[in-house]
Formats: sequence, structure tokens, C-alpha cells
Amino acid sequence: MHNPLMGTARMGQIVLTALLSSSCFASVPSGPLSPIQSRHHSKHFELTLTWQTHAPDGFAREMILTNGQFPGPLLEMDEGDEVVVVVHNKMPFNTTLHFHGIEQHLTPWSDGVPGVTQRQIQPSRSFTYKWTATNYGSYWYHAHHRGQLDDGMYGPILIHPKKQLLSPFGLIAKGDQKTLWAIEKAAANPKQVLLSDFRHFTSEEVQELTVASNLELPCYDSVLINGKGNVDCWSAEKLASLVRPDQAFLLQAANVTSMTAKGCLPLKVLTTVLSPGAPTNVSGIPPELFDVCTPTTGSKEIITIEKKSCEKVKWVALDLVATFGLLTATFSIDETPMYVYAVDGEYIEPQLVQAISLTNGDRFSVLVRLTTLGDYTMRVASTAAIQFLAAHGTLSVKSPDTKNSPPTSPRESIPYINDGGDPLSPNVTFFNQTVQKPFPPEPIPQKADKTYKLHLRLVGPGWAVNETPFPLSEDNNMGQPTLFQPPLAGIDNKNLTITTENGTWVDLVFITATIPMPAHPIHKHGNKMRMIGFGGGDFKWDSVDEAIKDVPENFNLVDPPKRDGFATPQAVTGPTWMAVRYQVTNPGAWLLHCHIQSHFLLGMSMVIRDGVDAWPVVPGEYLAMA
Ligand SMILES: *[C@@H]1O[C@H](CO)[C@@H](O)[C@H](O)[C@H]1NC(C)=O
Ligand SMILES: *[C@@H]1O[C@H](CO)[C@@H](O)[C@H](O)[C@H]1NC(C)=O
Ligand SMILES: *[C@@H]1O[C@H](CO)[C@@H](O)[C@H](O)[C@H]1NC(C)=O
Ligand SMILES: *[C@@H]1O[C@H](CO)[C@@H](O)[C@H](O)[C@H]1NC(C)=O
Ligand SMILES: *[C@@H]1O[C@H](CO)[C@@H](O)[C@H](O)[C@H]1NC(C)=O
Ligand SMILES: *[C@@H]1O[C@H](CO)[C@@H](O)[C@H](O)[C@H]1NC(C)=O
Ligand SMILES: *[C@@H]1O[C@H](CO)[C@@H](O)[C@H](O)[C@H]1NC(C)=O
Ligand SMILES: [Cu+2]
Repeated sequence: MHNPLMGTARMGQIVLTALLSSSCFASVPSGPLSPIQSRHHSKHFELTLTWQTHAPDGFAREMILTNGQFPGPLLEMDEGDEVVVVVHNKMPFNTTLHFHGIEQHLTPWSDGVPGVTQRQIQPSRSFTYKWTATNYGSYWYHAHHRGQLDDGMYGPILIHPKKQLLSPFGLIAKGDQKTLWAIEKAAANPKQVLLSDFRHFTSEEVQELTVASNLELPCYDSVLINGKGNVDCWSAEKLASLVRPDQAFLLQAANVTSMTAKGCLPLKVLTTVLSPGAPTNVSGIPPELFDVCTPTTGSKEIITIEKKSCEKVKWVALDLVATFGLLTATFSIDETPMYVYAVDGEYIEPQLVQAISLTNGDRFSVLVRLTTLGDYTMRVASTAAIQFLAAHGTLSVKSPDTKNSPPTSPRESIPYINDGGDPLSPNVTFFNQTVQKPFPPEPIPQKADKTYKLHLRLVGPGWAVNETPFPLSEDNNMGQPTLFQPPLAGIDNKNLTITTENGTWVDLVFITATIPMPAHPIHKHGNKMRMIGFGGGDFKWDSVDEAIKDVPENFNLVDPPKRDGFATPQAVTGPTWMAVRYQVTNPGAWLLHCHIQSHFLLGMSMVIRDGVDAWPVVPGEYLAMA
């Protein structure tokens, strides 16, 4: 076990100032540090949403801009701040805004889920979200209405931790005080790196085609880093060289020989292998959606880091935010290992890795140690079976003192991964969630009060977390959000709702009921969860407690990972399961859903009415707001 005392609390300014000796130490935290007992402030943001032509990857289409930009602006604040976000809907359709991973403690009406916590915001109307920044770390905001996330409605959130917070940076600095200061300074000002997939069709066009064809249509056009990228059409040889066994199996089963020019599984795989027997109609699907690839020049994200010649080592922190609508992808920076120090906003025992697999909604905060000037390629490459797609950006380490700067080397940096997201050598270590430990340790009880077994299924063309696909918001509850209904009254659809009591510990066990089944990144609103176990085969027990007696090796009740979303294990030949545990401490109506946009749109959601015995009273202004 590690020693929590090895963590560090940030130092006061006086001590630091006294220790600043050379000009090089200008890189040690020098700005005014807040008093140890920092007062909580109010932070006010205005976000204006417009539907405009924009070309993030070089292809112009109508999409959602936030304050005229894409991705939306960073919302930056301190832990404990009272936050007000006023959303002005200047778009020609309804919308809502969700703050991903933000607890909304005592403010469930600001969670942004239409039909569950609010009514939709109509065109030319505004809505005021008010919440407290109860946690520190990396979060993001995005549309929660229909497929608007895929139209570009998202941006990052950064919550600076309280100064006295115990941090894991001492475990990286290993007793070296200067290293510790350099790391703390870097982590106080992380650079946002948003990783997205992007499509040339609007979300509503895709939704119409989905309904007309009776098929899920999961093929995109580009991957973006901070909203920049291009369409890069790969040769048939390159695509063939990257095909993995699971893809080869699917291609062969459909009697097709290769991925499409866009790097997608051909429609025939979808109609014959993935939706066998379902009545589908592909005649209305434009060839540009799956087959035809048209290259664009687009643009490339360059993150410039200034490294003074007297600084031997420059530490930089990056907040990686996976805003993907569909893809799971590998992220890696050539020749640059990453210390992962926080996941979904919260500190962990650091892991030193060369690559990270990210799925929808994930946040990874990493520190990199830069010693040599030059350009290093940042790579994001899809690992989803459905499509090959990658983006490259540049981490450019430059000297500010130009007279001393060496001639720029034309050398290409050496990659750890290929464009298929696979490691290029056995030396490449990926982040391992199984051994992701909260820092400092956070014990959990050995037993829960209640167990809910939830069956993930494909129901016709729809997806379900439980028995029944969830209706899209406008059909739900006949316009009356769940949160606005009396908590102790009966509920409309028991298949779509779980009700819990405040203070209790709850286990959710997700079981794949349709085989084969892809991984589903399940996100819970309102709180983080601990992933206490997973495995293959049927979950034949009634509770985790019973299961542990039979298969103790599948569980970790000591230091399980904590996140606001966990991906269920993919089921290829037989069922799989995953168990998460949380305590109900945040009464309210919370959505539990798959974060893959096409699955979400096809119904993969349900509502957990947490702590109905202790629901806060919805303020009148929210009951009235629409
Ligand atoms: C837009 O929102 C309003 C208010 O919530 C709702 O009555 C209306 O049906 C919505 N319109 C559409 C097209 O969903
Ligand atoms: C693939 O080809 C085999 C042999 O020709 C045939 O039996 C099978 O039905 C075909 N499958 C599909 C999905 O076309
Ligand atoms: C299939 O889709 C096309 C284009 O959307 C439509 O014209 C046609 O009527 C559909 N066929 C069937 C059998 O539904
Ligand atoms: C892997 O690491 C070993 C030991 O550090 C080194 O000798 C070897 O060259 C590395 N291999 C590759 C492919 O990078
Ligand atoms: C992750 O860690 C677990 C526990 O040590 C180990 O069993 C597993 O093989 C590791 N996974 C990878 C991909 O390294
Ligand atoms: C609830 O689930 C059961 C079992 O799958 C199903 O028979 C029933 O029709 C569902 N009810 C609703 C209202 O969808
Ligand atoms: C809900 O439960 C938590 C944990 O037991 C407790 O701290 C909190 O006060 C409760 N909330 C209400 C409103 O009773
Ligand atoms: Cu899913």
C-alpha cells in the first residue's frame, strides 16, 4: 500500500518566493496564490448557441457554435464556486445543456436532461443553470437533446482544486522539491485537449436515415483535436494492413473483402451480420455516408510549449477530454510518456504510460516531461471495429530565446502507435483501469443495501439498458419532467425507472443479454461510481455478495476505480457483466445511459430516482422556465 503522506499540499507563497533564486525559476509558481482558506466566489458565464456554417475539418456544413466558436469556450472556476451558466438558444430548434460529471448536488434541476430535469429550451429563449462546483478537475459540457452533441455542441470545464488538497504529485517527483514545484505549476494550468469525431451530415439527417433504413449508421468523416483536423483518405493497402481479427471476422461473415474507402465496415456487414433478419432498406443511404471518401486540407492542432534553455526539464499538464459521439480511440504522443494523475476529474495513484484508450465522455489528466526541443506528433486513432479514423496534431517544444534556438530539425518523431490505434512495440504500456486507484485511498463498504440487475439488449432497431428502449425526450412523461413530479407518487414506466432511498448503497449489475454486443460506455448523472467487478458468463447470482462467494477473483472491494462512466465489457461469444457500487447521497432524478450517441438516440437510457425520500423542492423559477 502507498503512504498517503507522500502526497503534497501546495506551499504558501512566502516560502516559494524565498526560494526563487535564478531567472530559470520564474517557472516555479509565481502568480499570487489564493489564501489557504479560499473564499467561494460566484462565476457567471453566458453561452450563446447558434446554427452556422463552419468547416472544422475543411468541409463546410451547418453546425452548432458556442459564442461563435467550436469547440465551445473553457469554463474555468475554483472548487467551491457558485456557478451560473446562462444559455441563449439562438438556434432554430430546441436544446438543453448538460455538465458532464458535475454532481449538481442539491441542484438536480440544472442537470440539463430534457424530460427528466427540465423542459426543452425553445428557440430565442434562455435558460439559467445554477450549480456549485463541488468537485475539482476536468469536466465538459455538451448538448443533451437528441443528437446535437454530434453537431458540435460541447466544450471543456476546468475546476481548480482547493489549495490545501492532498495531491499525488509527490509520487511523481519522488522527493525532488524542484520537480514537485514544476509539476504543481504545470498541473495548476493544464492545457485542454478535446478529442472528437466529426460528421459531414447533420445529426438530424443521420437520424432520419436511421429511421428510414431501420439501421444504426455509425460512420464518421474525421477525428478532430481541439476542433481541428482533415479528411485523410487512406489507400486500400493501408486499410487492409490495419484490419484486426474482429474486423476480419465480420468482413468474412458478410462475404466482403475490405473496409470501405472511408475506412468503415461496409453496409453489407451491418445488414447481414450485425442486424440479421431485421427488415432494412439501404436504398436511401447516400454513398458519402459509408463509402465515398473525399479528402480535405483542413487544419492541424499545434500546441506550442516554451522551454527556456536554462530549464533542463519542462513539465506540462494536459486534460484529455473524449467528446466522441461514437468512437473509442487510442491517444499517444510520440517519444513522450505520460503520467496519468487524474481520471474523470479525480486524482489517482499515477500511472506512467505511452498510450491511453479513451471512450465517450472520458477525461484523463496527464503530465509530460519535456527535455528536448522539437516537434512531437500527437496521435488519436480509432479502435472501434466499425471504422478506421485518425488525427495527428503537434506538440511543439520551442525555445523563447530565439538567438539560442537550434536549427529546427526536420526529423520525424517516432510513434508508439499506428493509425489503427495499436501499439508498435511490446514496450508500449497502455493505461490500465483495473489498477486505477483513487488517491488518497477511499474505502467502500463490503456490502450494498440493494442490487439491480440491468440487461443490455438490442430491441429491434433500438437499444435498451433494461427491458425497454427509452423514448426520446419530447415523448417522455408528456412534457412533465420526472423531477417535477411528486417523488413518492407512482411512476409511469417501471421498466425505465429505478427508485432508491437516500443514504443507501446501491449495486448496478449490467449484463449483456444480446450476443454479440459492443462495449457500452455507461454514464451516470449525479455522482461517480466504483467499478467493483466484471467478468464473462452469466451473472447468475442475486447480489454481488453471493457472487463473491463463487468468483472472488472477479471483484475488488479494496481500491476499485472511481469514475462517472464505465464501459461494459464487449461480449463476443457469450455474455459478460460489470458491477458498479455507489452511495445515494445526491437526491434527484438522474439519467443512466450509454454515451454512444447512436445508442442513446435509439433508447439506451433509464432514469434513477435517487433518494426519493429526500428530494429537494424544485424552485418555482425552474418549474416555470421553459
Ligand atoms: C420544444 O420545447 C417545447 C417546450 O418544452 C415543447 O413543447 C415542444 O414540443 C418542443 N418542440 C419540439 C419540436 O420538440
Ligand atoms: C457468403 O457466401 C456463402 C457461400 O457462397 C453463402 O453461403 C452465404 O450465405 C454468404 N453470406 C452472406 C452474408 O452473403
Ligand atoms: C426504401 O427507401 C427508399 C428511399 O428512402 C424509399 O423510396 C422506398 O419506398 C423504401 N422501400 C421500402 C420497401 O420501404
Ligand atoms: C524495448 O525496450 C528495451 C529495453 O529498454 C529496448 O532494448 C528495446 O530496444 C525496446 N524495443 C523497442 C521496439 O522499442
Ligand atoms: C491490468 O492490470 C490487471 C491487474 O494487475 C492485469 O491482470 C491485466 O492484465 C492488466 N491489463 C493490461 C492490459 O495490462
Ligand atoms: C417491460 O418489460 C417487460 C419484460 O421485457 C415487457 O414484457 C413489457 O412490455 C415492458 N413494459 C413496457 C411498458 O414497455
Ligand atoms: C442523504 O444522505 C446523506 C448520506 O447519508 C446525508 O449526508 C444527507 O444529509 C442526506 N440528505 C438529506 C436531504 O436527508
Ligand atoms: Cu452503447
